[in-house]
Amino acid sequence: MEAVLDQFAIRAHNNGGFDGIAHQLTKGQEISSFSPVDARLIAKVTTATQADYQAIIQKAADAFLIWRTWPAPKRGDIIRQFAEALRAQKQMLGKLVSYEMGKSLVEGAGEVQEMIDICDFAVGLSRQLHGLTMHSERPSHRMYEQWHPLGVVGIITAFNFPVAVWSWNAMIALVAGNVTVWKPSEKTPLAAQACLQILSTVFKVNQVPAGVCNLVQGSGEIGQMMAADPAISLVSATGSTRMGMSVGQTVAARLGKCLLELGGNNAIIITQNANLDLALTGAVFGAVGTAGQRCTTTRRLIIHEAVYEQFVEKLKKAYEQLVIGNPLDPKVHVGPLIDQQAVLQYEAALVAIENQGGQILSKAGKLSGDGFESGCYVRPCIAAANSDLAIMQQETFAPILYVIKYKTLQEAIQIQNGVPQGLSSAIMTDNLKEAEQFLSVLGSDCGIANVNIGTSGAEIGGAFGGEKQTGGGRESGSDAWKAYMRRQTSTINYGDDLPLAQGIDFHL
Ligand code: UN1
Repeated sequence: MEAVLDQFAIRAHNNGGFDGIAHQLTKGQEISSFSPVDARLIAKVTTATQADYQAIIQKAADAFLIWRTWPAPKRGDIIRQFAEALRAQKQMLGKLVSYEMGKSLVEGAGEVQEMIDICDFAVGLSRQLHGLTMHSERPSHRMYEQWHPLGVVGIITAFNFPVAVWSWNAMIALVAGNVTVWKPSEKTPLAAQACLQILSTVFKVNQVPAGVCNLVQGSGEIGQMMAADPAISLVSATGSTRMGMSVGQTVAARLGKCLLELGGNNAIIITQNANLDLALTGAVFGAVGTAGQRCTTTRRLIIHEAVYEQFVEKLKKAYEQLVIGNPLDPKVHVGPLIDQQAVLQYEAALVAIENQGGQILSKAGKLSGDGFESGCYVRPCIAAANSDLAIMQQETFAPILYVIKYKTLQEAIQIQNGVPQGLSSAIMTDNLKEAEQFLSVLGSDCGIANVNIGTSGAEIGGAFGGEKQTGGGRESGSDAWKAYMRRQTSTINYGDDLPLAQGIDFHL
């Protein structure tokens, strides 16, 4: 760990900005990054003041004028080199993510793998930013569409995926010809600095101008500056629904573009036709992975009455076997929550469950004693609930898994859809009809609907995001790139007359 910190932390000190090539001194307040693993102070960075922010945006706007002229495959080749640099530093960066954020080592490395994967995707995409051609209704006319970059793309990310979510946005935005400004969570500033440090080695070799890929550290105030700033063509924000409502409304007030990927309240339906062993692995990883702090975390299990008792017994046994502790220890399944504030929210949810008539079925609560001195470790918890338990409508960012009994698939789907969020969902069944009903228009209302897979751990190749209070945006794969570009429709007349569309006859 010391080598990792030596590589990244010292250089991050007092630098709240990065223009893609070099650190930028900023003059705002100091943010201290404490590891939730052992409460150690691992880095200090200064935030950007309004003046610092404006200087960074100006540099980005200037860089866009150059970057947009570089052919997309050339931009892609630079992203290919970044993927190579990430491959070389995967363990190092993964370890830093684990230490600063608290997720297990395998998940930290998995997050860096997700960065590498999106880079590879973006490289291919750099030769496939296709538009369509259409047949014109007029003779000697051709009609086609092309895609141009938007300009400066603002990226706001959360602590739980401190590096991958930035890369989903930034890599696609960059190959599309945009420049980017990233405001990471103030809870994970060092992981963000590390990403830019790795990127800058590649940018320098390729003589990419300063300002193409920027970092600006700060709190929600910086996020609000970005939302309000007409110089930012697209604000892509990943985080809580509360944050997204505020960012979304500010961007909408200036008719700017927004891409929101917000909270989830994800459920797995386990039918009487499910393979229960497979369902168990999917449910447990989905519920306790990243200590319940993924937007795709499984928060609800909706279980058919015929298998309910049997499955809940298996679940309780599995929870008893979970190893909670230092995430840098490869034997550990569940690391700490991000901070003590998150622990308070977890504890408040436990109280609410009991007050509202739910029943806690496993050991639950904050852990103390040897190895848990940071005060951020909690036991993953299972709670039995009726579908009307009020606390279950909220996304508590902690490992709390509600189990609910159902009788008919229709009822299960109603419970699954009966929350304000609409990110990820899954059904466990070997019955084709059940699976197809779940995927049909009468089924899940979420952006992600899986069969015999849990709710978390989506691959980068698909478009990622969800409906309702999840915000409606799509990041990452498929054709999500279109959100980072503007579509231009062009009609060209190569004839000698000027026939008008819709057959309009107009003579001077
Ligand atoms: C998030 O929690 O914001 O599907 C992203 C998953 C990960 C990404 C989660 N690939 O769980």
